[in-house]
Amino acid sequence: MGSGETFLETQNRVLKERELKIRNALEKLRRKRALLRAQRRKCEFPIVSVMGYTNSGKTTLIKALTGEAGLQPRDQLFATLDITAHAGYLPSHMAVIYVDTIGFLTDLPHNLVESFSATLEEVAYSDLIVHVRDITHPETILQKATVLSVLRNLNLPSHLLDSIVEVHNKVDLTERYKPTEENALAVSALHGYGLEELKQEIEKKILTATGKKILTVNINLEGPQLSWLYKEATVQEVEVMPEDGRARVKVIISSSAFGRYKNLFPNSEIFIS
Ligand SMILES: Nc1nc2c(ncn2[C@@H]2O[C@H](COP(=O)(O)OP(=O)(O)O)[C@@H](O)[C@H]2O)c(=O)[nH]1
Ligand SMILES: [Mg+2]
Repeated sequence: MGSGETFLETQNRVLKERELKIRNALEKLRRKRALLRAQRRKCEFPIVSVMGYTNSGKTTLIKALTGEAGLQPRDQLFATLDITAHAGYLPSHMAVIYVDTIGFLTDLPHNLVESFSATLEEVAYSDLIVHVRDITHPETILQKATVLSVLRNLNLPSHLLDSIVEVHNKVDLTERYKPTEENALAVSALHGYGLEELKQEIEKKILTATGKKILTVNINLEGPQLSWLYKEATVQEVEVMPEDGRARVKVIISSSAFGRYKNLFPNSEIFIS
């Protein structure tokens, strides 16, 4: 104890220091998020916020979805406060950014709950929320209720709340797990189980959220369509058929660009996948 400090004074000081450390970390996090948001506006990649309690497997899942070797799963408070973003590809090769959000903590000091929620407000700028649950946790049902109630209090756009992808993680630890919730996906982030289905679900919801479609169009290589598509949409694949001077082009295109395409090239053959 030293220098005449009582035990209570020491304890208070330690608590204050810990609180300050958490506050600083939260502030840093908030600034990082604002930066991410600005970057995202520039590059226009859809953003997927990965949420859930600490230890539910968020970092492991993002690692599995993006193949990032640098991501280290950890069971620690300060791993929780370190926010990161990683790019991953969906089945149609569309790139998305997964944001590893701050985890919900069972023992978050009461007076920090507000700062914590403020940090989560940035979730409003994402295109989709993935809610990761550790379905082997004894309080998994309570945890889900807490996450949903915090999300509801954030005044998020309703399409974000209505499109949440619920991941039931760690199913490798239970025998023949089957979610009772209709829209939940059973996954083992650690063993790579259920990830293809999850990616498909994320893609479907991202397309809806961003108002985009995936199309294959049959074009004449001598016409202006191909360069138009390169400019106005995201070209994914070009399959050239040399004998008839045509190509099949797979694109991700916004509804408005698609409307313009149909007006400009009324006779083109379009396949919607
Ligand atoms: N058995 C099992 N363990 C998992 C799974 N996903 C994550 N874990 C483990 O759970 C712990 C917490 O994972 P982490 O990704 O750091 O959780 P986060 O706090 O939500 O980011 C780590 O020890 C992971 O290895 C899973 O699908 N199955
Ligand atoms: Mg983590």
